[in-house]
Amino acid sequence: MRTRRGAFLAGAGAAVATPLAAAAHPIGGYRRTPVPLEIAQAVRAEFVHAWNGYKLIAWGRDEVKPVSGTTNDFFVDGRTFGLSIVEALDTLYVMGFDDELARCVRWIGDHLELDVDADVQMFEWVIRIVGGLLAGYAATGERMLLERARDAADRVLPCFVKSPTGAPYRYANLRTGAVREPAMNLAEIGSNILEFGELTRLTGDPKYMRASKRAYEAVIAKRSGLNLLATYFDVEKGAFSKNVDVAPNPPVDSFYEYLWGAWAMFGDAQCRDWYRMLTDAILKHQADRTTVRGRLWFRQVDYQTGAPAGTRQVELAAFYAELLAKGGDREAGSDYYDSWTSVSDRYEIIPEVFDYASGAVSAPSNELRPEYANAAFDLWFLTRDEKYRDTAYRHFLAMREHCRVANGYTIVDDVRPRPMKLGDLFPAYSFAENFKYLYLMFAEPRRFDAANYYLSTEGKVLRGLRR
Ligand code: DMJ
Repeated sequence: MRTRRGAFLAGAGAAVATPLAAAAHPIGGYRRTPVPLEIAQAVRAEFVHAWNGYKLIAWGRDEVKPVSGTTNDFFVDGRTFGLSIVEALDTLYVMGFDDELARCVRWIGDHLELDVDADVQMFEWVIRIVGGLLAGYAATGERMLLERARDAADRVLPCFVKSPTGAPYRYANLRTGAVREPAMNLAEIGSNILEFGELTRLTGDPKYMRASKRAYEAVIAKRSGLNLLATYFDVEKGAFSKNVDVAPNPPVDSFYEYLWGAWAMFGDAQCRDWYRMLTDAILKHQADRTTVRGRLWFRQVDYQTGAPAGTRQVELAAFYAELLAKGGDREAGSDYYDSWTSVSDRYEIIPEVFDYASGAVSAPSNELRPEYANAAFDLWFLTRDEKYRDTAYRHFLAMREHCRVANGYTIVDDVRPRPMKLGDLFPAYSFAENFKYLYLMFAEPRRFDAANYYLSTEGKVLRGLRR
């Protein structure tokens, strides 16, 4: 019997089995570089492979563990919010899987329960659930998705409203609005202005954008005389709790990304000016071009004195190459991207944490991270330099060679041995990010406006979808 799922699988299988798939693979007769549309089709086929694994094993659950054939609850043990479904909406749209998209929208309408007596981490909730629903709304025009996005945002708004400083608490109870955990970091404080700003734009209610701006103000007011910020912030005391500044590494990364985003999406000049001031300070005090000759890295410093405090790099910082370029520092962006390419060339899959001075890898795993592809994606559309598509293609081939398993793709526990030591999870963000970046770079589909787009830190297309 051919079920709906069967039909979709058959389509995917056909795509995988074409001569293209063999031609595109370096092992097994690769002779020529495929043209962009061939690569786009291969990426699309791999997305389908991962999506089918999720549907087969975990449909309706947050995440699939493709190796063990089990599932993962992302926010709350024993509770699902269908996270992978919410995260995949706009990817399904740009790739043209309209029946699948309709099925996901139906699932959200019928099964997504937000009135739950449980605490969720506000940052993850906003970039994944609120952002996913907003991107789904942009893709479909389905009013229910916007209403759900608003409801989801309202349930974590107490994190901001109940804070004496305006910088948000870390957790909120979805049903009661009780908040907890004043010890925060910059990424979690700032990475909401795109989703909240979009809600304000769509609903006309200023409270969302206002909450995000107050949060930024509370932190930026505490910058040092060097215009540097530290990393950890107590939202009740309104003060940094340690002196170390790890920018652009986590847990700071998207704090800066969203300042530029608020300018690019909403024309907020204050955010643009903050971005410029803080980025100038990062480039002045943290950029390190001498420890590894010919490479740009960013060192950790004491935010008050600028004294060096470490040379640790986290894979999540790779996105910063595109942010630098978008913000006007194109040479630094290109150089930083090249630094990450050197790591990618060495390991094929970039390890999570290493020290750029010693070369020592301190965390050899990779959580199917999208940041390098994210950088390639934005840099490609900004510069049209083929360097970015060439390296992104190599990244895709490495991912396919090392992370592909029978029921999709999985994280890697250790990228150093061959074969790599695999883990057992397909993170939901990979439905929103990895394949989408690669597909859009090579397909440039009519549904995506490459001249006027903006994506959130979770890869949600908040602007640039054509219906
Ligand atoms: C994603 O959830 C988002 O990109 C977030 O900002 C940090 N990185 C993860 C994926 O690595």
